[in-house]
Amino acid sequence: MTQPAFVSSDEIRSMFSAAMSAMYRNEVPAYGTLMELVAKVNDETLAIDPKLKERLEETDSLDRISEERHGAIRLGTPAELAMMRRVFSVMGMYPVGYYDLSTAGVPVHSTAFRPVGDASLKRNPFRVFTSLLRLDLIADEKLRAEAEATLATRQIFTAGAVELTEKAEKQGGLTQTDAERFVSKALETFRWHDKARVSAEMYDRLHAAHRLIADVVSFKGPHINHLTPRTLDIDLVQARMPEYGIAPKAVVEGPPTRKCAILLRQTSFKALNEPVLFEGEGGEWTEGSHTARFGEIEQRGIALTPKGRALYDDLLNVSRKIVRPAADGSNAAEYEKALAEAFVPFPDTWEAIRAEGLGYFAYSLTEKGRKAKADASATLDSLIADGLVQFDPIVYEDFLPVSAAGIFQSNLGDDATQDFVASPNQQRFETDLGAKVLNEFDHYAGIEQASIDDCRRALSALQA
Ligand code: OOG
Ligand code: NI
Repeated sequence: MTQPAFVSSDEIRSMFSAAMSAMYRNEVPAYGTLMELVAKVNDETLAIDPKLKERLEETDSLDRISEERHGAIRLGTPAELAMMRRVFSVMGMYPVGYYDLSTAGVPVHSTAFRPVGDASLKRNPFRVFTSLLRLDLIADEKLRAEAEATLATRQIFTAGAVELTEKAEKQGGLTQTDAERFVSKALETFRWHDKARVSAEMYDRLHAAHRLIADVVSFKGPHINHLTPRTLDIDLVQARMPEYGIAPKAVVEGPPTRKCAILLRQTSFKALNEPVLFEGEGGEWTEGSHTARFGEIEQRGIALTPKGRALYDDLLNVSRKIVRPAADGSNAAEYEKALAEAFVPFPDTWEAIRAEGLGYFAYSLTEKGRKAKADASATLDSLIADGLVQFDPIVYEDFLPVSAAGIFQSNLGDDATQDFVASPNQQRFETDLGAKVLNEFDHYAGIEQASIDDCRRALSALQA
């Protein structure tokens, strides 16, 4: 008997990302508006920069951009995190990186589930920033116990999603019919529910401890809290948001505006105040409200090596010692100026970034290189100098903890800043996850090395 063919995990991820986008567009119409604005700005940017368009086409990255987005969820228990890892794994998404946000006054630690490997990233780079609530950081023991008890009785996955995840694990994949069912069943976990699972009184106490605790504990599931399209010009989108009736947060997080984009720049619009229903003791429903869901856009630049990343972290620190962005935006211009000045030492040409070993690049043969009988054992630098090999920046696929903290903060409200003792606990996170998180640098280095090996192989073949 022949085995039925399985759909690739890349295909399941693409289906899921499209389904999630359609659902969120329905739930939060401003997300649809933002998508339109981003698409328009991306078209304009490509029209005035044919060189960029050509490089994106040549590196097989143009198609992915309009499809590209990330989302974020916040989970309540280790069991939820462990199951989420298995669900994402069916879609070819694996935990990369560990982010400790306790230092920024947010009681969570996080990872990003995303595809790894060049081919999968090119097919569809959909990622989900996934946080786990840290009740251990909540001082009030009684409240902590109540929150734990509430979380213990919820089931955020549908029976169908669990069953199909197990089936995929056992069989090593899913058929087209099962994959479609899996997508629709798994999507349910991310849906918004306006009926709270706790009373209004408990919601208020959770909220008083930290808004984020109320967001995680009060609801039936970890509603997707934002979905972020990728733009090629974030400054232009930020400037045009008001024309589209959207009020952006005061400053763009991440590096300043540059010719050669590095890492990640992000901006968002504030969370909506949405109606919620709370059940009273007599079974009657009373109306309240909750702010959780917001919109965000991002511009992605080159992935930095550990050396480049250390320089980025240093320069960001320097600028923040001069001016810290105020939540109300009152010092936005000063902040931007300090940031731009602090980043002067970071080279702003691809040649210099490469020469100083600050970023990861994908290498390929030029037109000339494809025809030449070059010495395949020549150094990379000489092959480049001879115009036989060219290099393109490898896109940063991950997140930045300081930026993530800024995004969390701007959506928790200006009064939400709280101090927790910094307490990264990657080991605990990995125990809860049931796996180790992958190291982002290893993956970029691997993609870079594979591109160099490909060039050498092609040159040797030409020589033969
Ligand atoms: C996640 C915030 C982090 C980003 O893009 O840095 C994030 C959250 O609010 O749950 O999504
Ligand atoms: Ni985000």
